[in-house]
Amino acid sequence: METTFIFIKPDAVQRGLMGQILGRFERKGLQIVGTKLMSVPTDLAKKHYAEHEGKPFYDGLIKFVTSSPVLAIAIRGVNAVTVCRTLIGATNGQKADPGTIRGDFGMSGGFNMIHGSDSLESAERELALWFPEGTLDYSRTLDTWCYDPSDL
Ligand code: DAT
Ligand code: MG
Repeated sequence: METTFIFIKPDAVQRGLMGQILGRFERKGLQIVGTKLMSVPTDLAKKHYAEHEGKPFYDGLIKFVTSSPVLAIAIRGVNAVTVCRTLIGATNGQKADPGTIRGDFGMSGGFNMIHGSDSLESAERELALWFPEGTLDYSRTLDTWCYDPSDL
């Protein structure tokens, strides 16, 4: 099992898409193990996006994610990092495949509704930043029907 880090960005929160987006992860069979509706302090945004510092879109990105609340989410499942990135789709909504969150709901490269960790290492780093208190460990009976024993 992997745990990955997702956050629903200010544009999607403001557009009333939190429930629909969260529902896509749930219906896939992934387990929600943490949620937090929060304003993002600038220092947290900068730590989170440290790899992009100096890029042309960096200042706008920090301004955007700190402009209005986000929904931080921790998600657990087999190959959760890759599965969530697949559900999210390509960075720019105009290019993202239909069926993905960005492909179905968005038209923008910057206001692209959602973040998902891009590797297990990123997930561990980001979860430590956003959920320093840890995530919830609980079992769900439905997991016995979401995975066949060979998946585990
Ligand atoms: P992703 O969020 O798909 O992992 P990324 O890590 O390359 O994409 O970039 C982080 C965020 O920065 C992305 O979600 C939106 C913003 N961004 C990236 N490239 C951009 C660009 N060319 N113009 C505007 N914003 C951009
Ligand atoms: Mg990224």
